[in-house]
This record gives sequence, C-alpha cells and structure tokens, in this order.
Amino acid sequence: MNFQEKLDELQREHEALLTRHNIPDESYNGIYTRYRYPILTAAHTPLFWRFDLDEHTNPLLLERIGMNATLNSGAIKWQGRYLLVVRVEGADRKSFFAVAESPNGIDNFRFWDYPITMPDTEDPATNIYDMRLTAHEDGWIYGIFCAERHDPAAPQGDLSSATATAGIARTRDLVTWERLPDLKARSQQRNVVLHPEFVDGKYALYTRPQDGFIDAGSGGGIGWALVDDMTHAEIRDEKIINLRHYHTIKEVKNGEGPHPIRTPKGWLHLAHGVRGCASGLRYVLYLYMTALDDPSRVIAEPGGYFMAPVGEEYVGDVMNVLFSNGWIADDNGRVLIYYASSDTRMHVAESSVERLVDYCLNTPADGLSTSASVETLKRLIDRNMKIMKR
Ligand code: BGC
Ligand code: BMA
Repeated sequence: MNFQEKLDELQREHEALLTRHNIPDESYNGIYTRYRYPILTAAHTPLFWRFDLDEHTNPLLLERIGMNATLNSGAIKWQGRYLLVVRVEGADRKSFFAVAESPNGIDNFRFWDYPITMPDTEDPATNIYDMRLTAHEDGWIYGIFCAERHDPAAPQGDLSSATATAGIARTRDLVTWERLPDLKARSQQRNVVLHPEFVDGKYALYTRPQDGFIDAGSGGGIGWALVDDMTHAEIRDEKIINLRHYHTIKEVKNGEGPHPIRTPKGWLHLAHGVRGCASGLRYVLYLYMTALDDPSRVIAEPGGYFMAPVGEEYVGDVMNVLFSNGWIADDNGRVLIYYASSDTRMHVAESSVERLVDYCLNTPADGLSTSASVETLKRLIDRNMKIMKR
C-alpha cells in the first residue's frame, strides 16, 4: 500500500471509531446504565496529532507522537454542547488537557484541533492532570487540577518523590486560560474542587489534605475550606466533612469527584474511595449528599460503592481503578457520569437526579461491621417475605 492508500485507510478506520453509535448496556440495577463502548480512547485522538502527514518528511507513514491514554476528564455542558476536558497522556507519560465535544454526551466525541495551552506559574509543574470544571456564579469557568513537581526535598537519586498542589485556572471559552497562583495550603493537595455557588459570600473548596504525595496519612478525608479570593487562594481553616473509615471502600483515601449537583433534597456528591489489597490500590466511586443550607454537612451516605470496575474496566495501565471528575446534569434531570477505567479510557453511564437521590436517601448506610450488615440485610428480607407471602 502506498502512503496515500494507507493514510486513507487510517482515516476511514478513525472516522468509523469516532462515529460509532453507543449502546446502553443490558445489565440492570435501576440506579444507572452503563454504555457499552468507551467514549474516548487513545485511538480517538486525531491522526494529525500522531502522524506527520507530509509524505516527504514521513515517507513510511510512521507515528511520530504516541498517545497512551485518555482518562480522568472534567465535564461541562456549555452553550448546549457536551464538553469534556480530557486528561490525555502521551507515550512520554506527560498528561495534558484537551477538549472533546459530543452532540449528545453519549457518543461521537471528537477532539478540538489543538490541546489546551495551560500557562505555567513561576514554578512550572512537570505534569498536570485531573481537571475539575466549575461554572461559578461569579461568571468564570474555573479549572482546578493537580500540578505535580519532583519533590525538591527528595534525597539525591530519588527520582520518584513528588509533590501535589492544586493548580487553578479560569476561562470564558475553554480555549484561552488564565492561570492563577496555585492553591496555598499547609499540606499537599490533590482532588480539589470548587463549589459552584458562593457560601457566606466566599468561594468554597472541597479539598483533600494529604501527608505525602501518595499517603493521605493524617488527612482524614474530603475537606472543606472557604476562600476569599480565587486569584490568591489560600486555605486557612479546613474541616473534614467526609471521613475515611476502617474496612470500608475508602479506608486508604477518598476524594471529591466533580462539583456536586444541586437537587431539591440536597447537594449530590460523587467521590472516589480507595482501599489497599494484594493487587494494589482499588479505586471505586461512591455518592453522598449534603444539606442545601450547608453544603459541608453530610445528610446521607449510602454504604459501599456506587460503581466499581467490571469487565475490561479492570484492565489498563493502573488496574482496578474507576475514577471520575466529571458529570453533567441536563435540565430534564438526566445525569451523565463520565468515568475513566484503569487510567486508560473514558466511559459514560446514564442516570437521573431522581434515581441518584433515591439511591442516596434509601440505600442502607454502612454499619461498619459484618453483624450490622447482616442485620440490615435481614430487615430487607423480612419486609420482602411479607410481600411475597401476600
Ligand atoms: C499520576 C496520577 C496518580 C498519582 C498518585 C501521579 O504521578 O499521574 O495518576 O493519581 O501519581 O498515584
Ligand atoms: C490518583 C488520581 C488519579 C488516578 C488514580 C489511579 O491518585 O488522582 O489521577 O486515576 O490515582 O492511578
């Protein structure tokens, strides 16, 4: 096959992948429906990001810049369009942000031509990832993400120790981004999320204090902090609002996902929980709700996970991981949950505000022991026995 024939073939295959119709999965729990096909993979990135299309400089049509994964995406419905700010990871392990757009939120996702140029601060990060998008009532769209740097205090020869800080930027069009100073905090921070409304006239952040780069350590869980000014954001007081607990799905770590959704019965939160096991860290998703008049007060937390990996979701660069930092609530109550599996690819699941709130308010809480779980189970069986005998 000559250069042009091969290129035509690649383009046909790429177009077929991008325009593939997505299909709801058949398995039923009433709470959400997964879609069968991943919505974004490394293969969805444009061919013109990966190949030099000039036959003179690339006569063998080799891939010049490899893409490794498309994962942990922020999400926003903007001017009626479904946009993801995707964490794209190159073969060189550097993540960058790129917008992918879909007409319906379910399939036909297509990357904008250029990735986002995120300005650096005076202390440039080595890697940035996992953006949370918030269209704030102040009129800006904020993106808060993890900025990772090699730990300046690492002993010589230790090339793995790193520091995690919350990077902050804002935009009006998702094309041009104004970088603001990184969040000032006493501890390292990852999974920082901006609440969409002012609280007591201040900006409100969900935080995740951590002792080290990986270890949450004495950081007790998801925190909450009020900040006067996003252009000089500094955490002075931080309280833990959603705690980790022994022998739960969030024993080791947890972190806020996207910003919560306002519902008539409270703020609906999506988060991730992590536990350790022989095969490494297991990341699952869970939900909780907080009060409308005080978004830092938990009013419901169903026991256990909301979503955990299934099938091919288990497999990838970092096995046994579901992670979400983006969801979209449509005006009609539909909720699209964007999640990545095993740090490799993006998926969508569909639900509704009504179903997710029902799930939160009526799923039994974690009783924190086997006997409590068995009593909870027996109560449901007892009630059902009466119904089944009728
Ligand atoms: C990776 C992240 C990961 C973090 C902690 C970073 O280097 O890029 O995906 O969450 O380490 O393990
Ligand atoms: C983290 C996250 C994600 C990632 C996960 C699993 O700590 O911040 O970037 O998906 O680890 O590697």
